[in-house]
Amino acid sequence: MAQTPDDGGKRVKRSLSLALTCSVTLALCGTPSVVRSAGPEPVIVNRGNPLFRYIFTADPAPLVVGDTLYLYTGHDQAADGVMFDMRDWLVFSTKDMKTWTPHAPIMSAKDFKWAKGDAWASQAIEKNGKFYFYAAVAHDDSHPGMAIGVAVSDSPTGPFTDARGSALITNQMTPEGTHSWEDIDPTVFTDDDGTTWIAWGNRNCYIAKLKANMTEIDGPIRKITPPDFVEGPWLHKRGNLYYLTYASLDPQTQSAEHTSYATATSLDGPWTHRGELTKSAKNSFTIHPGIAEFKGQWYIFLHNATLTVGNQSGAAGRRAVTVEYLQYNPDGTLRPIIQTDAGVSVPPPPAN
Ligand code: FUB
Repeated sequence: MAQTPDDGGKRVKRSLSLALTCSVTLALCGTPSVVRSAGPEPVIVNRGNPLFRYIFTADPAPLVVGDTLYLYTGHDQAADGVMFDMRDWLVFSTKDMKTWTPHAPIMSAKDFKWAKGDAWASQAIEKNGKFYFYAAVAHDDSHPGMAIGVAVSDSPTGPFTDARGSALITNQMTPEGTHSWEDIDPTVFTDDDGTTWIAWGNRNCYIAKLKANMTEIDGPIRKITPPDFVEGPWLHKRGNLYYLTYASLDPQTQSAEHTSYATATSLDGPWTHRGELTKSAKNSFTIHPGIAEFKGQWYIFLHNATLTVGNQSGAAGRRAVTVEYLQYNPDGTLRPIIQTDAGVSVPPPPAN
């Protein structure tokens, strides 16, 4: 959809508000992780994890477009005692994984007119020269529960506008689950034949095809819930192998989410459970994987809750995104990931 003059105005306001937020938080931070470049945009220098230290971010979702990696994130703003307060989504870009540019917020949950709020996890994908942004939000009372919307933009940095005027997936479309936040955390992946798939879920993991217009489900919704699945599925492919990475929990032995994964030789399955990829994130019940190959190196983005901004320390609803190298064994299995302070500010460990 084309950008309207009204969108342009909103975007300027968003830019101003981001610039103001950056200046205020810079003043509050002891060690600034944002420095002014020669251009109009501030530049964030990667000094290890967490990546961005002036603002709370969560649910990272990378997208590579040409020579740039865009990282979409949620924006945590929870006060003490509040689980989540997430109103809009952010995007940052890098060409080298060493410096990052923050852009204006791409969209608010309430830009989906049918949504009440709750800008939960998202993922963007490019198709036919446009950028589609799939995101979980709270639906209004016409379709109670969390739902998934799709927005579109001509640019990876937005602004994005609702592509349907209604939810793509509502809680009522997956009647098996009895809780209201079953339909969250979309992941989108375009296969070699051009078909784009969407997977999502909490407690149950679902998968479906998208029509070529990217705004409608094509065919049945299938359940593919892997062992210990909680939420945050992420689909990717390397060679001939498909990977489904997700936040997992064994309630008998764990008190916070770990990351696990499964592999398959077809998105139709069957999926083979490959076990754990990470332990839990520091100080955070949730963990949320986002995976991309960028300039010949694989990365896994996660979050933890170790960041303090001003007088606000990390918490369940004040998280911060991190990144680690993702490495493969010769048989295609993934090497276990340890969340480190250095992240990718140091060279990767030697490959197997
Ligand atoms: O950020 C809100 C929710 O927490 C996400 O949708 C889940 O994946 C978890 O990270």
